[in-house]
Amino acid sequence: MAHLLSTGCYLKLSNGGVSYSTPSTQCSKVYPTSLTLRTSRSPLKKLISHGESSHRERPLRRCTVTATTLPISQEAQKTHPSSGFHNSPKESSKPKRVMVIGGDGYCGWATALHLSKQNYEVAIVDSLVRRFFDHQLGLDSLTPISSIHDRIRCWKSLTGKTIELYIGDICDFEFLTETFKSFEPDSVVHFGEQRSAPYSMIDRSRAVFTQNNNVIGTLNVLFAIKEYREECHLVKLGTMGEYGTPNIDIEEGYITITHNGRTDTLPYPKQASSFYHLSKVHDSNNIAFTCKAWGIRATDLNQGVVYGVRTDETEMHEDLCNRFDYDGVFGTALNRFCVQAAVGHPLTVYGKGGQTRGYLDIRDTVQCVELAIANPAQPGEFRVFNQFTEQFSVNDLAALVTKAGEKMGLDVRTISVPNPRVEAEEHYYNAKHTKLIELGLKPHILSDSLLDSLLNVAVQFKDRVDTKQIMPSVSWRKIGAKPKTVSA
Ligand code: NAD
Ligand code: USQ
Repeated sequence: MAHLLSTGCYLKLSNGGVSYSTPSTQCSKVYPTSLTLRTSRSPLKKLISHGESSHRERPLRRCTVTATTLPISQEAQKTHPSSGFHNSPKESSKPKRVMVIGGDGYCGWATALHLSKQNYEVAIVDSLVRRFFDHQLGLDSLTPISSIHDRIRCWKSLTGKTIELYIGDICDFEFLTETFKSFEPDSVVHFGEQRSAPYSMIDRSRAVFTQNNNVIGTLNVLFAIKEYREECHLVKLGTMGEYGTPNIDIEEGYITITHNGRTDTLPYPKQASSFYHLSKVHDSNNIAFTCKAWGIRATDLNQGVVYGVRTDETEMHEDLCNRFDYDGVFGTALNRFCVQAAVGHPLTVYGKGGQTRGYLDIRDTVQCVELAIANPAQPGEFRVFNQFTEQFSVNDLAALVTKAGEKMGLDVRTISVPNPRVEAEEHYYNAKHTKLIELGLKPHILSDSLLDSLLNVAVQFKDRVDTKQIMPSVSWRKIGAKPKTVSA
């Protein structure tokens, strides 16, 4: 049985005298700090159990960590005078304050660093539940990742830049309220959800957890904006999977329909194909409603499948390294195929392999989010961008990885695995994705050199691969109410 510890605590972490203001390419594991810790009980909060049906509840750990040396505005003006600042002349000397919810995760960590580098004032809000899922299922990132505290301290020591840290669960409204009052964000980038479709299809408790965590978390963010930061722009990570695979072109959020002689522009139909993807649809509906009812300004980034691991910032030091999932629950298609090629495991094409999706490089995820923040939605506007750069079928990806792997001397084979999911395996797919390009996105296209570098990362860490975690172990058809253990 595994449960999350849930104790409210406020942790203030300050520089213990060593100057961090000089950027350096080295950062020591020994970070000088002083700590003051205050703990308090928060309402009991139930999360998921593993393997058994009885759920004992323990409170979730909740911390606020602030690592501060120089005032951020001084640092900002030193290096990037033109970015990260408000557009209005009145406020132009103040950097924008961006709260990155889910900032310890794959997309969130890369984005938090990128925004900090661009002189936004950044706070990460994260419950660290993702690290818990790994423990729970016996999984690990291909790349070794440091604790969030070491990550942030390392960033500070390399760049002199502060990232504030609030550890807690956004489903706990009291906690979220405190973070809003304390940080006063101009934008909230919300990555903080359970994001694996297979995880949501393990058993009833994971399905319920996923929808509860994602839908209630987002609803709380909407209420927090309404109550405490009305002007704050919500940038919410949605998914291309909300649309499913219709037999017509996919538009960006809305479609104009003429029916019985009348015409209207309506939300594009949603056909999600897992309890996870459905949670995103529910989020979108709640956000759209609150934009209309309360005048919230929001951008829904319907992101495709992300690949890659390195961004300019995460490359700066091993303690900044991002996670790279390759297992059957959290690993996504292209990242998985690279690891499979590196360890000589056949590429796991599910079913016929004609499943086509939008894909993007993680370096484009961070670009897109920055573009959305820099060009906010209007009050009351629910704006939807399709966030991907290219479309591939699973067979296309397998062919690309095979070619790149063979060039590196790897013996790459492909197998067709009985599809654990319920999805169309041969279908039409043509999704629009022009709005971010119009805002200035310069895509990193999937090239031979990028595949080479991804394969090189996979080869570099191949000794860390647990090959037992590669085959899919979660079936869309076999999900039941009985709690399930899925680790090998
Ligand atoms: P991730 O699991 O690596 O990161 C999510 C982070 O959110 C984790 O650090 C987790 O601890 C945190 N979190 C989850 N629930 C929380 C809660 N209630 N309170 C506070 N923190 C919480 O996921 P990711 O791959 O970085 O994805 C981020 C977002 O982007 C998700 O919303 C996902 O749906 C979306 N997305 C991801 C991909 C992809 O390929 N990775 C593609 C499309 C969309
Ligand atoms: N697939 C294989 N073999 C594998 C892994 C996946 O054939 O080894 C297939 C899947 O069946 C699916 C496609 O590849 O048809 C994509 O699967 P995936 O696991 O790469 O991605 P998915 O489950 O869709 O989820 C991921 C992220 C999720 C995000 C979504 C974007 O985990 O957070 O929302 O990509 S999208 O796919 O556009 O909905």
